[in-house]
Amino acid sequence: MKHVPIVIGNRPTDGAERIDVISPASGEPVATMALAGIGDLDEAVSTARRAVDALAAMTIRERAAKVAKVADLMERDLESIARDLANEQGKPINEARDEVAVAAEMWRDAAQIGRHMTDRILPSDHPDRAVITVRRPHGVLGVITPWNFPATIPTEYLCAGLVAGNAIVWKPSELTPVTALRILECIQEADFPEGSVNLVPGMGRDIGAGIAAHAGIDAIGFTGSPATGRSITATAGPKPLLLELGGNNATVVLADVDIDEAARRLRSAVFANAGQICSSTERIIVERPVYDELAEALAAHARQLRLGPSLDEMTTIGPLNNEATAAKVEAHINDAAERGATVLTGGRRAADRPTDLYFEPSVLTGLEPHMKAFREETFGPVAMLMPFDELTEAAHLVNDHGLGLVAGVLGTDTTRAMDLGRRLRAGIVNIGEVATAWQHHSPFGGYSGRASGVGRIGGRYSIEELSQTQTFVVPARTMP
Ligand code: TXE
Repeated sequence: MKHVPIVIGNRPTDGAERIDVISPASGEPVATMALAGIGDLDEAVSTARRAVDALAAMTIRERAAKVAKVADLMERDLESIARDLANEQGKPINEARDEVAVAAEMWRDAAQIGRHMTDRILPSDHPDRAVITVRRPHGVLGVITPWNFPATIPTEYLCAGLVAGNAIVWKPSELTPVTALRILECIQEADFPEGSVNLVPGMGRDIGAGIAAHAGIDAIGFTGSPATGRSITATAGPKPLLLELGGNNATVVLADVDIDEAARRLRSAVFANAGQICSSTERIIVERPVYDELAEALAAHARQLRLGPSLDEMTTIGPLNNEATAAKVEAHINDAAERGATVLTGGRRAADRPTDLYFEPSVLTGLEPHMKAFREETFGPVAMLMPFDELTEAAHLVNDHGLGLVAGVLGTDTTRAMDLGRRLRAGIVNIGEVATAWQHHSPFGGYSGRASGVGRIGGRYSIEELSQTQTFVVPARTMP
C-alpha cells in the first residue's frame, strides 16, 4: 500500500502519526499519509526560502524547460497516476485520465507562456533615466488544495508558481494525497533545485491554518470552500492571496434551444465528477415554454448514467468523495422536496453499494429562492430546475446570490442570449454554452463582491497573480 510522506528538500520523512486514505468506491484503505507537524512546516518554509535563491539564479526560460519536462513525465505516467487518482478521489477512470492529460497540458502551457513573458520599458520623465518593470516571484508560496481535482487544481498553482520563480510549500487535501505525491515525483525527476516544492501533508485545521498564518510564507494560493477561504483571509494578513472558492452556478435555457442538444450539454455540466466541480451547473433556469420538456429530457439522460466504482471502465458516474459532501447533497434534496420541489429521478443514495457515497444522479423541478439548494453550493450530482418568463427575472434569479463564479446562457438567438449574459455577475459567462464550459488557459475566478474567490487563475493569469512587478529606474545611458 502506498505511503505519502512529508517531503522537504526532496527528502521523505515521516510524521508522528499516520492516517489512512480511504477509497470512496470500496471503503477500503488505499494508502497511508504522514501527518506533518508545525516543526515540519517551519523546516519546509526555511528550505523553500533557500530554494528561492536557487530558482532566481535560473532564467525564466531555464525554469520553463523544467516545467515542460514535468508535462512529459506526467504524460509518461498518465495511466498509473490516473488509477491512483480515481482510486482515492472516486471519479470514473476515464475522467481521471482526462484530468491527468489536462494537467500535463497546463504544465506545457505554463512553460510556453514563461518562455515568452516580457518585461516593459516605460516612458521616462527624465532623459537620463530609464524606467523598467520586471516580473519577480512573490518568494515562498503556500499552496493549499482540495480533493475534487487532485491533479489539475494543484497544477494550476504549481506550474505557474514555479515558472515565475516561487518556491512552494504545498498541503494537498488529506483525502487525495497520493496524486499529490505522484505529481511531486514528476517535479523531482524534472530536476528543479532542491526545496523548490515541499510537501507537508496534514489536516486543514493544523497545517492548512499553519500555512495561512506563517510569517515566512509570502503569498498563498488556495482552492476550497468559501468558509475556509474566509478563514485563510482572516489569518493571512496583507499578503497576496489567490483564492478559488465555491460556485452555485446557473445555466439559463432560452425557449429557442434544441431541447436534446441542451439536455446533452447539461448532462456533463451537472454530472461530471458527480457534480463535485466548483463550476458545475447546479441551478437550471428555464424559459417557461420549454421548462417541462427540458426537465424530462435531462432526467432521461440522468437515468442513462451508470453509477459504479471508479476503476470500472463502464462507470460513467462514481461515488461522492466523502460523507460531508454526501450529507450536504442529501440535506439539500430533502429540504427542496419538503418545500414543494418534485424529484423527477434519483433523489437519494444508491442502496446495496460498498459505501454510502454512491448517490443517484438526481433531477428536481420546482426550485425556489428560499430553498437551501438555491442559496448554497450543493456540490453533488443534482440538477435543480426552475422556470422564468422575462429575461429581467432570469437575470435576477442568477444574480440573487452570495456566490458568482460562472454562468451560462443556452439559446439559439445569441444576441438575445448576450442581452441577458451582460447582466450576469459571474467571473465567466458562457454564451451559447453551459456554465461549466471552461478553457484552462482563460482567466477563471469569482466576481468581485461575491464569495467565490479573489483573483484569476488560468494560463498567463496564474503567472501574473503568483508573481509581482518590480520597477527599476536606471541610468538611461544603459539604454539604446
Ligand atoms: O473544502 P475545504 P472541503 C466546496 C464544496 C464542498 C465544500 C467543503 O462546496 O462541499 O467546499 O469541501 C484545507 N485553513 N469546495 O471541506 O475544507 C483542507 O485540508 C487552511 C469547492 O473539502 O475548504 C483542504 O486541503 N486550510 C472547491 C482544502 O483546505 C484548510 C473545492 C480544501 O478543504 C482549513 C473543494 C483551514 N482552516 C470544496 N480547513 C472548489 N472551488 O472547487 C481545511 N483546509
